[in-house]
Amino acid sequence: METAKAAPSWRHTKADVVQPPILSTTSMPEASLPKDFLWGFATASYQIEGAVHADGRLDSIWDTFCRKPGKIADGSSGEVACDSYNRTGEDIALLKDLGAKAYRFSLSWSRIIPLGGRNDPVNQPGLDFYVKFVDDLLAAGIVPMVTLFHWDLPDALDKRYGGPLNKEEFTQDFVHYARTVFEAMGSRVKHWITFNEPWCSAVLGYNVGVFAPGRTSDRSKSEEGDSSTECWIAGHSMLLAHAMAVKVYRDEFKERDGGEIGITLNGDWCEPWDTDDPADVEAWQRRLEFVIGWFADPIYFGHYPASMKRQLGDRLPNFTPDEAELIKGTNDFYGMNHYCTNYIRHRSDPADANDFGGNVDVLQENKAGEAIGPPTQAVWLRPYAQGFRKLLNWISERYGGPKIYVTENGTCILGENDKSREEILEDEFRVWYFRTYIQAMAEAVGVDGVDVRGYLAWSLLDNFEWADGYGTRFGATYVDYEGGQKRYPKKSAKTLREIFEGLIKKE
Ligand code: PNW
Repeated sequence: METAKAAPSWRHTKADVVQPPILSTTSMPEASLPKDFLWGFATASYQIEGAVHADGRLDSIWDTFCRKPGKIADGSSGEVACDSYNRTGEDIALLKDLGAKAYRFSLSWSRIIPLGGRNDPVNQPGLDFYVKFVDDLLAAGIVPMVTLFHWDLPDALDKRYGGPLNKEEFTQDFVHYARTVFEAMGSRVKHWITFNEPWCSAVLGYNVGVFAPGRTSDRSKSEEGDSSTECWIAGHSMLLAHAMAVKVYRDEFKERDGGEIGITLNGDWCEPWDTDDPADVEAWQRRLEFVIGWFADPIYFGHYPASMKRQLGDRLPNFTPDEAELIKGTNDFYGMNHYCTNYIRHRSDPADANDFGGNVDVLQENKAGEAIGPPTQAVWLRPYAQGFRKLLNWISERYGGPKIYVTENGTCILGENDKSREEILEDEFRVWYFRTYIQAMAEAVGVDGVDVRGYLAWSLLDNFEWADGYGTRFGATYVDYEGGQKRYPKKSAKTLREIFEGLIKKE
């Protein structure tokens, strides 16, 4: 086991690449979590709610995207999903049973302002639904953590002006939506997340085109889109919309409500493909900057990473001095979604104009042919728990020791959907994943001194896994889609309480 702050922490031995033994929580007594640590589960509106046209809700870009043939692996959509819109009582009872202290969920903008814009009507039943849900959570003793935007942009805004491709319109509409929500439930909600993983919205939605709205230069996938520019514009707009919403919260609500607000960024760890090749070591750092620094550098430093400016030139939008000032310092906490680790190999050829990743190959085996971790149902997800500890340290060091909430962490299992319900409920692989990842986090906190205050497992429920449809299950709870959406907690769901009880300090 490597020790705290061991210099360049990316090296690891073959031994910890293979599935490591389950570490008992007493194997490293310093590994611990603070007394008031918040743990629980996370979900997102479009992935669980269903009831897509109930009580005045109109389409989001995911409703329309799912209707296009070939976009979703199993041809499905979020039309019914886990039917959580009609089962809030069941979901809250489940959270309570599992011992969760917090629940992170997202609001569907399309329920609250169905056409999305600042001059469009607010849909009171949609807003009331969430206010009541928050009240019910609080009554059950569960802390709500609310995400304003988890990818489901009102479709009307995409059609009207291209959503985040139009900075002026998008930022104003987002701020209006945010203010509407702060007014309605700010007195009850103390933890706000503006955007979930803007990297995914920007890159997967406006470059690769595999997520809504599906824009890309690849004309076999979309008639419209320019991968070389649009993802950078969309990312820029989301950053500014985040900053403006934070300003509204701080100026108009924070004093009254006493809450905190931040953004959630996806960040997987990486390791150089060949640690002896300086070009791979440089590529490794550049990769982290292209995924995490793209959003976190402006928020903490007021500008984009130099490596991005160098590769993208004037395709990367500039912050005006006013914008830079506006955005710098807009995280009360750092929301971190983390799943896995990859190996990074530099490319020798100049970057393609459509490249979004820092001109690197993202691989699951290193030069010696060793896999970073075992395969799962998601091609991009290979568990490597020590990568979590390393990334927590990297973020903490680069951004000056911010307060961190891990807003998502979890795994799917290879072939899980092909098994019987009885087998699915015995999800030893997910239990192993949670044990090793949470242990690694507790080492980052107790041994390395990283300031992590909360952890939300992805996900409370099996749910609509975007372009993968329902075949990929990320839930700690099995959802029987054929049997009326009935919920059955898997072994992993029940294990979390025990893991956290072992790690959270009693005083
Ligand atoms: C996150 N990738 O998405 C999201 O926040 C969740 O909504 C989602 O269900 C969960 O992770 C599991 O996928 C990601 O391709 C989607 O690297 C794709 C990637 C990463 C995260």
